[in-house]
Amino acid sequence: MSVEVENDLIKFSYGEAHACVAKKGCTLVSFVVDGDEYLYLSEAANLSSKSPTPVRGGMPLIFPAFGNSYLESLKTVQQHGFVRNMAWDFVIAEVLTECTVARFRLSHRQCEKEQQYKNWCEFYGQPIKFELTMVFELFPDRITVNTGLVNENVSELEFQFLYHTYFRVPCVRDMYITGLKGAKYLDRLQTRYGLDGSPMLKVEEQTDKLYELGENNREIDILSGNYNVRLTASDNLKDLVVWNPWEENAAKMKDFEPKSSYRNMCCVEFGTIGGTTVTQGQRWQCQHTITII
Ligand code: TA6
Repeated sequence: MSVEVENDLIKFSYGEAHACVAKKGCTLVSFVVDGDEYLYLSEAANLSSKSPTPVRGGMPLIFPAFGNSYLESLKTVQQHGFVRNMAWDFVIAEVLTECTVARFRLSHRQCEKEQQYKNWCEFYGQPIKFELTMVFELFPDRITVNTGLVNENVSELEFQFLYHTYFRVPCVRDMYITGLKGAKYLDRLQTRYGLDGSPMLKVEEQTDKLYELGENNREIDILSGNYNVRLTASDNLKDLVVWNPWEENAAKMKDFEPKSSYRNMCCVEFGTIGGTTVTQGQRWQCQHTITII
């Protein structure tokens, strides 16, 4: 059990489970259990807090906008928001009886110089005062991420939210995702709607699907040889994105290395994309757990 701070990285462990969070975007960049790494991280990812680009890999946080948002209040905010670009504060890490806990925080004060934050504030005609917190709890076989958002001054603050998680898999073609049966989806590549009738989803080409999860889709498994994980989340995360850029698009991404590593990753991302609001003085929160099975 240990906690180490190495410049911009916070490394902590509990028994045979190890995690590492970069202050840049409060991005979980490594989750190792019994010697096996479960997150994909590009070899070209820049983990420095000063880097101008978000971390390519791990679990960046998408907030307040998903993609180029269709929501009026978020139209001027860049793709996937700006908090993944900010240097978050590391608050404290503690080894407790059952797990190791690490806490991080980002407030509007750290974002005042960020153009995308300013664009967001323009819609409300005032500086948005907010605080985001991320609390990681590392257990021997799982990691839970708790996120909180406090809206201090806007009567109704609208946002989208997603854990943009890149999972490492031995071979994407041999991977199955289960738990999506009966869920409606939007194929974002063809702007086509569908319904998943199959008990198992295979990813064998460029994929970008946005699922609307029903009550039978609350447990999603990624099954891939000996790398098997179960994803669960609080009920307010009703959407799930499955993304793999495949060969041609991986080649176009400067920070995606090696180019062939699209074969060893798949993004499976819990979030809320329809748009959620938090009223002034209130706290919104959500939770996501990755368990090794
Ligand atoms: O979450 C899937 C997605 O929105 C894809 O459409 C793809 O563009 C991807 O995220 C990567 O986005 P990024 O801005 O991190 O390069």
